[in-house]
Amino acid sequence: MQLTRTGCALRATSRRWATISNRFLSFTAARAQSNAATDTNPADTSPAYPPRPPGLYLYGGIGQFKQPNPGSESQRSADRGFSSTIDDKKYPKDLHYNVSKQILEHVGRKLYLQPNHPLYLTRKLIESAFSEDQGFNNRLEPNPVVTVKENFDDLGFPADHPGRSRTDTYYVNQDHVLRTHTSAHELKLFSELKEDLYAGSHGYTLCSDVFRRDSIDRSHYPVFHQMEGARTWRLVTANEILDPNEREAIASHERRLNLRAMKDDLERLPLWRYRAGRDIDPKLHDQAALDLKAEDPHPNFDPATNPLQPSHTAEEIELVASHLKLSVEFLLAKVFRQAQRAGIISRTEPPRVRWIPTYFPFTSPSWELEVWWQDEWLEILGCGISQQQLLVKAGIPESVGWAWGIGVERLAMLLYGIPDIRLFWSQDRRFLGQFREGEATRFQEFSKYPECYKDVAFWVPDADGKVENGGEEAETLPPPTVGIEGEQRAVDSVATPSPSPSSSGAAAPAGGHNRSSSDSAQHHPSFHENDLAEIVRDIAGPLVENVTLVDEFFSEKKRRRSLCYRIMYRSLERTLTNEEVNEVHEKVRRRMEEQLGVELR
Ligand code: FA5
Ligand code: MG
Repeated sequence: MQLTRTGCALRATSRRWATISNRFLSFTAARAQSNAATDTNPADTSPAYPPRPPGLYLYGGIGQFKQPNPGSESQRSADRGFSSTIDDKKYPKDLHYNVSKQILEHVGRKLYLQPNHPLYLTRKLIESAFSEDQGFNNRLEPNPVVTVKENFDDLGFPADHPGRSRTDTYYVNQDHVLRTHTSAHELKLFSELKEDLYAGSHGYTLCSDVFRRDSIDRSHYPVFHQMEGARTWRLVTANEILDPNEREAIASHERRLNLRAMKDDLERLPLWRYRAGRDIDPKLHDQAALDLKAEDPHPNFDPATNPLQPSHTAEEIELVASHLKLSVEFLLAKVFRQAQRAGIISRTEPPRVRWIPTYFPFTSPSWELEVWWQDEWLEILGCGISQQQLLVKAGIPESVGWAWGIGVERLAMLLYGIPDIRLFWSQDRRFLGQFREGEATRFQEFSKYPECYKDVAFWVPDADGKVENGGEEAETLPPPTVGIEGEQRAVDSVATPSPSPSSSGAAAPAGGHNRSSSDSAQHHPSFHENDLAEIVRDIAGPLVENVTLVDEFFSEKKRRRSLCYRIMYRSLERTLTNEEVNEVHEKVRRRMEEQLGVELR
């Protein structure tokens, strides 16, 4: 969802933090207790993750844990002891269950396995840049249900992390979620690398579907695909180093990265070679020669906001970070070259990308990459230097590594010029018939059916659920002076760059702190924008294109806030009649009253 009244949202967010996190903490504390009762793995004694950098966390979204409505279907099912079947596996249902039928319909589609589907082709392209020949195991993980431990705990998400809340994450039951990111499998894949390291693999890629309760617009969908990539290097002891100068330099440390070997690896990267004027594999020359404008004005790390880990040296991380960034930029160059050939982007204007410092619980330092696309910044991926504790847990303490997580749809949108993320789910031949392996294709819009806008205005209920009568004279809040992203950046960290609007990815369920749609969502103690999105999606399905906050005011007299959202309905496949949209919209309104307790205006 886009926000037009963002300043207010942020002020409200910071005020409410204490109240909500207390509520949320009681939920996570209860779960921690029950986990303690069942989770008796004595091996799990790895050290706690380092604390988050101060000041970065406020905008990770609000952990608004709502007890399920006692009258809801999930409650009734839970009472009757029903279980849910997801990907042919049964999971007992409990009060935490919040997966709608509409979401379940997406499970099992496995678009990344469907030959000539743009997501399949994009996965293949990514795998070709991080191939088995280069030491990356190319993996898939079809079952989307993971444990809370895998999705959050193992990765060092604090107990009160907002991404754990039921407003952001689909819970199958108290202990299982639909994975919110492919990083849920990091620990397992790093553990498997322990064996593979001896067989010559030092990294992996993984492609899977992931699920998030999220906003509605052309680059966000509640079910999307991510690819995770990781690369490790073995640390060595001083006496393993041949170069006497280097040996001396690291003698004071127990184990260190073999800097010489690391530099050699860096100097093998095609983009490094091209930029240094060295020889390069002729097959890769065209791609490396792409004039990519990568803006990277921030230092790779910053003690206050994007710190090095205690076990790493600056020299090591400069090298690992360069390896990561050049590897990713090379992938982007591959995408842009194909997009140029298909006539999607200009051959003369260099594509713009930018690196931005960010925060994830499982990497430090961390960055995001954004691409300038259709007149705004589009977030493509998050990445960073893996937390050493994670590698220790995985049984490869003698390694250092980087990892990234890419939004596959976002990359496919660049690659084929696909304007709306809903299209990836289309079964229409006019869509699917357009893409073929080995061909640079520009998506041909086969239809542009008219949109239909409907507004819904309502009074947000009190925290205790009461709704006073609205309709009184109200004071309209002044419009914000900067966009949501800019305001967050301005407040949340010195390392963040200048304010500018961006179409970001949701970050809270994956641990990111800034510019997530969840951040931008309206959070009130008793209203969360993601809950509205879920209702609209559940009822309108693929007929909804966008939901935007268009008005907000606070009545001093009533001490009550009113919000107005504009819902844009548009089918990708036919013209909608006003009557059918009215019917759908009326259902949305009724459901909002029933489930969100709002008073419609
Ligand atoms: C993550 O999910 C981290 N797990 C990435 C990571 C991996 C970081 C390994 C460090 C190490 P993030 O929440 O930013 O990060 O999501 C990654 C990408 O997924 C985003 O950059 C965006 O391209 C895409 N994405 C996020 N939300 C959506 C959505 N609702 N619809 C489509 N794409 C999305
Ligand atoms: Mg992000």
